[in-house]
Amino acid sequence: MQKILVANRGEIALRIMKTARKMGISTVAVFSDADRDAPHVLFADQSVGLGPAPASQSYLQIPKIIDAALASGADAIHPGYGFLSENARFAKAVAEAGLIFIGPSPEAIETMGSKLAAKEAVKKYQIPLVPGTEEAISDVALAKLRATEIGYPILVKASAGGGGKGMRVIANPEEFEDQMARAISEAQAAFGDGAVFIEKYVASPRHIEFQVLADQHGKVLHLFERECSIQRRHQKVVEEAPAVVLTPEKRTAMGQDAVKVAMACHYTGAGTVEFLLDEDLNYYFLEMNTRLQVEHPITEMITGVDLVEQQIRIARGEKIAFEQADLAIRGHAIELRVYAEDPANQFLPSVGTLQTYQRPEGEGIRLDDGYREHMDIPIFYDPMIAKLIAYGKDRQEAIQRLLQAIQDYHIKGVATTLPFGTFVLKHPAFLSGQFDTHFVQQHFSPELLHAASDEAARAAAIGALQWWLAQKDTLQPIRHADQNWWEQRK
Ligand code: MV4
Repeated sequence: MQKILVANRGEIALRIMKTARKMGISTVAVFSDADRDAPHVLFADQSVGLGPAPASQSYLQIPKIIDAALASGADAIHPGYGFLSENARFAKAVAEAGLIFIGPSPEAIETMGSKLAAKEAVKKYQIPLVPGTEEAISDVALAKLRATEIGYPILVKASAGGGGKGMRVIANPEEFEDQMARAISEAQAAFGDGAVFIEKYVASPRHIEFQVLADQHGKVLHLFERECSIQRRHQKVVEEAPAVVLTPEKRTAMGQDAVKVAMACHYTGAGTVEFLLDEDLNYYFLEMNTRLQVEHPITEMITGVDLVEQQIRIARGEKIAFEQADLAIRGHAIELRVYAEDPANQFLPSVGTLQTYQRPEGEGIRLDDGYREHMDIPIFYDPMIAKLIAYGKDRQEAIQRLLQAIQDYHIKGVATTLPFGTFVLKHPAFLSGQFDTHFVQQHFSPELLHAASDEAARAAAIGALQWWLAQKDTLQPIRHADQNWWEQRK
């Protein structure tokens, strides 16, 4: 592999090219009219224009991207995340053009892209699944009987959905038929596939995902977990590794099951196996993401493994050069996604020019970004400006370093989620490890953002203290961890 075309933009395109360069591989950038002078274009050895700014006319154009690879003499394509990264037709077209797709096979992408196919694939491996139906619902009356067995509330999910799209809660039997009909028609409209199934609704889950690596010679390893429960409307905001709630035993069990999920679809490359964890720490396999994830850096920081390097090596046909027993968690890492969104105003996109853009630095700080001072944030793409990542010997040190880096990160011209990051990192529920996917909904309101006025600071402090007083009798130190977070007393 001599030359890689990166079929993406922004921070992830840059991040992939940096590893390629480190490995002595040349890079080709692609760009839309909105990204002519973007850092990923300036960094690459070569670049090819794709056309108009809208993604549908540039970064999503399969034939244009393949032509760009052939014309520039690239022999491989890395899709990054988003855009075409989980498009089985793209993976297939790349291979048919005689190029290497740095990712899993089209078959693995397709299987895991369908939640029902994924459940079917893992069936023989005894992976815990949320109680529910295993097939697309064709008989609503029969499904309702099953719902009674499972117990309400019930969740209807679109098989072709993902990332929270195509889900609906059914609170009681009275609304079953109505909600089911809505779910099917929504799934048909959104995905062109009306297949839906039902599951027991896990009311207050944590989202824990395992990183896996699989080579083309049958070796499959996991690189531990990331906790991604701090999210807003299915958009992750803060991720950390390792998860504070997992005992070593639970981690091992989940890691082994994640490896089995990868084996079930003959996975190759880097992938992520998502689990829900309920209040009693029961875990359930949800879905597998067949790409490099946004939050992969926190895994790199606690394991010392460059995941993009491993993706490239695996795509070249190399064997993974280490064993599961060689891998260990060292320290703690936390990532804050910095979006050009205004947390004081319902997280509305705040596009504009980065009039001031000063990057933080310091021990344990990594900033993966794709913008420079005076650049515009285009309206056409995801509003993420950067990922600010802090590593520490333990969770407390990682939190302190991240808080300091937020203070040292100066952005003017657009509103960002940096103040929201400070809010999360100082919140007692986050500090104690006592949170689930409802954290933002439960604890956040814009008034709590700026300790700018004394009044707001006092209100925030009182709110936090009230929460602490209500919870403290049921909190106790976690015995298996050498740090001072807390867990619910049983
Ligand atoms: C669930 C669930 C509760 N019960 N399934 C949302 C995204 C998709 N990956 C699956 N999701 C959920 N599935 C059952 N049976 C709650 C969610 C969910 C969620 C999961 C992970 C992270 C954030 C979430 C926010 C809302 C709902």
